[in-house]
Amino acid sequence: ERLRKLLRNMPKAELHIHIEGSLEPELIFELAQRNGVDLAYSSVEALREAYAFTDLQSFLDIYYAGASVLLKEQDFYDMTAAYLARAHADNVRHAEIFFDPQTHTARGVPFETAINGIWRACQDAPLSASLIMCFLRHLSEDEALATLEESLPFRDKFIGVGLDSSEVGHPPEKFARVFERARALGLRLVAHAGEEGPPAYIESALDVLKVERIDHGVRSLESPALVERLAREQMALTVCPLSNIKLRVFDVMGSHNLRTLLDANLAVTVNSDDPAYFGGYVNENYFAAFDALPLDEGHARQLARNSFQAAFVDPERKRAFL
Ligand code: ES4
Ligand code: ZN
Repeated sequence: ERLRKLLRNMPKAELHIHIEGSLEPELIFELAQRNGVDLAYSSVEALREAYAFTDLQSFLDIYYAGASVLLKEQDFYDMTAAYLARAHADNVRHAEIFFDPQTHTARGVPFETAINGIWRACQDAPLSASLIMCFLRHLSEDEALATLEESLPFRDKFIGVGLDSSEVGHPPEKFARVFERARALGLRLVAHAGEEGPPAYIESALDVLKVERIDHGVRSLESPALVERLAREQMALTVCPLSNIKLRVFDVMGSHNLRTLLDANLAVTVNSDDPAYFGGYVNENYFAAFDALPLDEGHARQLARNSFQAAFVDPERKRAFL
């Protein structure tokens, strides 16, 4: 119908997508074969059946297992090119893509293998795409600092840094020094906060890390003072509706707080997070939210506008998108 067509066709930016989370089971099997990697699953179907998560950690365990098939630069290229083609089909005009170098360097895959493959696919893409390097928060800050140093020869291939993986027990302030160093290097700053963690983690991401966007941030609603601040500062939240349902942040889409966040005048965006694992690319996230919640054409246009407004592109190019 009309609204669905608008959601599908409207130009949009995607600001919260983990490239390793775009690896579809079919490509995991193809790469496993190509690289002679032994998978713990006998078929594409068996792997897909293992995608029954109860929380963030149960997802991360299988997400890191899936990434184990990525060995060569071409593997990273193929994964990224597949995502970009899919995003293009959803009328994504600009994507800011997370990658997790530590997931690869810890397995002996060189930093440069991962970033060169991902970056080259972005160069060849039918849309604008930039990279954001994420630190794994379950690892130490010293390991994050070492990763940042290792990234410096490739400084021109990514625009910012982020913080992902297991949130609870690993508050933003654990990474104060590495974010300070990244800021001094002129990198843009984001962090996952308030997905499973409390509003206090959103506050310390802002106050200690000085991030410019909050990834997820849906638990902000538990703190009226924080909501007031996020609205005043027009701090963007990169919300991922299907992710939140699959990881049981909300029990069903009808209980998602997306509409409430919009009503509070927050700079909300809609994103896919890990589309191969959570049941859809960005348009599926819009469809699922709009099917279950009282959202109309005005909300659709607002969300698309927010996505470009919150993007890390210079004001001139932003005007062309808006
Ligand atoms: C992630 Cl949904 C989510 N949360 C935190 N870290 C992640 N890495 C990939 N997906
Ligand atoms: Zn995420």
